[in-house]
Amino acid sequence: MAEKKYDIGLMGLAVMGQNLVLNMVDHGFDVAVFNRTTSKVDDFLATPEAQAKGDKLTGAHSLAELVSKLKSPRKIMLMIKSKDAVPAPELKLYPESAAVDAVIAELIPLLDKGDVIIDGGNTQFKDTERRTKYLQALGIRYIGTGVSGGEEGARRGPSMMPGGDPEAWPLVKPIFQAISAKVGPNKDVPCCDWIGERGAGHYVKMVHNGVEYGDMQLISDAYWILKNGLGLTNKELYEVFAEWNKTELDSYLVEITRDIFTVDDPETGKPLVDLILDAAGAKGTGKWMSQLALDLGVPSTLVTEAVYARAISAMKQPRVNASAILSGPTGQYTGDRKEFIDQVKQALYASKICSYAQGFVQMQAAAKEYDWKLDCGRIALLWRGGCIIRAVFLERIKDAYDKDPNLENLLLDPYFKNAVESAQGAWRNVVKTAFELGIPVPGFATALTYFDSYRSANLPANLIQAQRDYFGAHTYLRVDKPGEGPFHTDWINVKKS
Ligand code: NBP
Repeated sequence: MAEKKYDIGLMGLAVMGQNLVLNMVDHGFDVAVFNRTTSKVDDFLATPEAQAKGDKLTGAHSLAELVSKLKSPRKIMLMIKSKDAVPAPELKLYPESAAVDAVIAELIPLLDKGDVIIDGGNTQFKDTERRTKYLQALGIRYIGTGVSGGEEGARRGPSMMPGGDPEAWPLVKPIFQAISAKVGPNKDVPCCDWIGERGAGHYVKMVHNGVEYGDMQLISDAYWILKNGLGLTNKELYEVFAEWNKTELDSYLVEITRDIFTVDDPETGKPLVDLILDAAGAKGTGKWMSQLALDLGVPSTLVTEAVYARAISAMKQPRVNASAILSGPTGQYTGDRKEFIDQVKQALYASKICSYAQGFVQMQAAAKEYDWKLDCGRIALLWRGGCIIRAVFLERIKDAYDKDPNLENLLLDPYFKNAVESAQGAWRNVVKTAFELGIPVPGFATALTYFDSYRSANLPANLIQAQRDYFGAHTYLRVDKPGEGPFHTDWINVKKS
């Protein structure tokens, strides 16, 4: 009897890989698995969940064995560490992620033309750009896909953002769309679709993560002003977030925030959130988005502020020291509490709109720079389910881009324009109150500054241009002479008034 061949091979049996494999088998695919530490292959296959899958799952103890077990054209998905702390300098082609490079190098001689390698890790998009081109030249098809939703998403349905070699997409589409989260009235619209060429999928996944940073910071701003400005207890915070989750803020992150306020530490019986050290960690995708926004010259201030907010939070001891030296306002809000809680909600919503607006502006700018065709409405839909930023409000973003695929900024869409304009009085009062009380709200404040800058026909950059020309002869353009210039003035010797 001919040896059984499997639909897809997956390497990397850590938390994401194991759950994706089980998800694939649940959807009818036969999967072969492999892991660098091969004992983990046997450990995984011995788990009750894997055992229950029968012959739909098999293990391999080398990459060659994995490859030999696959149907042609072979599809091999890597769910391995995407970024090494110390990149291997000898791997000049792929400087960011030595582990993926090493596995690709080992796979190349084992594969035939037309086979597909898929990287499902959080890889820097420039690596995916290079790898797609490099492997295309060898006749091997490459996909770099974002996979969002953590462990639970991988098991029950992640949001997936594949990009790479378009010829590879039809080969993996049935598997990816089957295992992804589903949305829509009939829960049949997959949260997975082709994003674009080369590194487009990983770029969009990075922006997803950056937007997630923004969402988390904005929710934390709301928490902090409600706790310190109004003195809300954890029980009251639970109630506030529970109410908000029934509104336009309905989202996974608001939902889990609500639930966090109900959890007591089993050891001490105290609310767990109050026992957690206020020093935030990060794995770097927010920083990437921020760095790349700077490269493109687009103002993605929410993610940047969120990265800085984590950085200053991590300076715990310096903050404790400074708190004993530097004084500022203290005290609580004395106005109507119920009204203020509603204003905080509006500040959160308006800021969140600015954050998403920035994310989409950055993706559009990147698409121009790197020559991808991105469909913003479709991206909003992919984020609608399965991922950490899933939210009802993404449906509105999809509608906005369906109406106008070239929408310059979400804030210009009539729905979001009305939403922000009607929230702005409350939003300004919350930021003003936070400033008066000395409570940091970096997300709310930077979002409001972005909104005010974007809606300003005139900004003080005329003065900056004058300064630049004064000290460095950097030249300037004139409002009264459009199409002419650039101009330079001898600022020292010119006649002064
Ligand atoms: P990890 O990111 O912790 O990676 C562990 C896996 O990488 C193990 O299978 C390990 O093999 C393998 N590996 C390492 Br480490 N170095 C290797 C090398 N040089 N060659 C081959 N294999 C190597 O696993 P994870 O948290 O499941 O994440 C997998 C990927 O998915 C990552 O890129 C991650 O960024 C991404 N991701 C994770 C999440 C999440 O919530 N965790 C969400 C979305 C995306 P070993 O067993 O032999 O050490």
